[in-house]
Amino acid sequence: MAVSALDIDGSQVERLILELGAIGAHGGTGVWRTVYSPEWVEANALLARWFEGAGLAVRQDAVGNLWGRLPGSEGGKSIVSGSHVDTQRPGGRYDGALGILAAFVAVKALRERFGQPKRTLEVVSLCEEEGSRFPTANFWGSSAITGRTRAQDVDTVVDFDGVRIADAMRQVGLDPGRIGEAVRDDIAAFIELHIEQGPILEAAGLPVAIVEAITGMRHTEVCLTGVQNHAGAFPMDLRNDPMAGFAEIASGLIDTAHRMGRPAVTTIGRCTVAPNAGAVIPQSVTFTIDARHPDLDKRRHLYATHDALMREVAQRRGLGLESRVLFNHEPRLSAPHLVALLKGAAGELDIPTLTMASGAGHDSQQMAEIADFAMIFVRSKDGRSHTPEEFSSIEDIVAGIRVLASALHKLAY
Ligand code: HGY
Ligand code: MN
Ligand code: MN
Repeated sequence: MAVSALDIDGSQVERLILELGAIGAHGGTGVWRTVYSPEWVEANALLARWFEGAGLAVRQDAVGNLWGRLPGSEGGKSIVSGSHVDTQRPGGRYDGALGILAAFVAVKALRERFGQPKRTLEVVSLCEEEGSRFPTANFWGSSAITGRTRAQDVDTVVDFDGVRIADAMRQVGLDPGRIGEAVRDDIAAFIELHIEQGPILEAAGLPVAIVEAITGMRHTEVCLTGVQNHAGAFPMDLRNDPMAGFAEIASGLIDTAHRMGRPAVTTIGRCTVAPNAGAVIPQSVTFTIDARHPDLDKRRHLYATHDALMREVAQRRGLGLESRVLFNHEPRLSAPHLVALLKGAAGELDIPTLTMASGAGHDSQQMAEIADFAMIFVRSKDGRSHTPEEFSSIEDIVAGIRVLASALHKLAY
C-alpha cells in the first residue's frame, strides 16, 4: 500500500499541539518552557507517555533528550526525526514542538499501517536548542549527541540568574558527569520538520518547503564602558558616553547587514544599561549581536565589518570595548539525496513545495556532524515566529507530516 493512503488525522495533531502547548502556556498562545524547568520536565513526561502508548521503547539520555525507538528487523544505523522541546521566553506553540509531534505522528502511523520497519526509526525530543535560559548552551541536546559538548561545559554554561547548567541538571535527576554517554554514532539520517519562521512560503502561496541549507550564525556579547556622570552638569564635548557609542554601533551593525542585502541579517535583541537611570550618563551598555549569513565568505565580511566598526567607534569616543563570542556555527548543506527523497515524496503526494535555505539555526545543523540531514518547513502565518503569535494551519502541518511519513517509509521500510 502506498504511503499516500496513510491517514494523518489533523484533529488528532491539533489536540497534541494544544496539549503540549498548554505546558508552559504564557498568555494567550505563548509558551515559556526552558530547559530543565518544571515545565520542561512535565512536557517530557507527557511525550514519554505518548511515545509509550504508541509502542515505542522510551529512554531519556544523559542530557535529557527523550527518545522513542521503533526497532528495525534488519538493525543498522537509525533513521531519526524530531526537534527541540524548549522555547524562547516566551515563544509559541510550534517552534521545536511541532517537529517532535510530527515525527511522533508519522512513526505512529507507519507502525500502525506497516508494522515493524527494516531500519530502526527513532523519534527524539531534544532537550535544549534556543539558548533561551543558558545563552551559551547552544544546541545543548544535539551537541551532546554529536559529541561537541565538553565535560567542563557543565560548569561554565550558566543561566541569566547565575545557575550552572550542572546544577540545573541535578535538580531534574540528571548527572552532569555522564553527558558523554549521550553521544551517538549509529544515526544514518536525521530529518527535522520545523515551521519556516519567515515569509517565503506565504509569499509563494505554498504549504511546505524542502530545506537545502542552513545559515551560519554567530552570537556575540559586547560591553561598552565609559565614564558615569551627571546628565545635566557634564558637557557633551567632554563625555565618554557608552550609550552614544552604542547608538552609533547599533545603527552601523544593522545597516551593514541591510546594505549587504538578503540573506545577510543582524539583530540586537538584548541590551542592558548600567546603572540605567534617567539622569545618569551610563557606566556601561552591554548588548548581544546575532549575525548570520549562509555564505562563508560573506559571513566573514559581515563579522569583520562589524568588528572594525566597533573598534573605531570605541576608540574615537574613548570607550572600553570587551566582546565574547557566545557561539559560532558554520552554515550546513542538507544531504542532496535526502533533499531529492523529500522532493520525490512531496511530488508523489501532489504536495507543491519549493526548496530554500533556512535563515534560522536548527538542531539539524548540529546533527550534520554525525549524520546526513534534511529539513521540511511548514508555512508560518505572516512569516512570524519567536513570538506567541506564531501559527501554522493544521492543513499545512498535515501536508508536512505526510511528506515526512513518506520519506521515513522510503528510508526505513
Ligand atoms: O535562533 C534561531 O535561529 C533558532 O530558532 N534558535
Ligand atoms: Mn526551532
Ligand atoms: Mn527558535
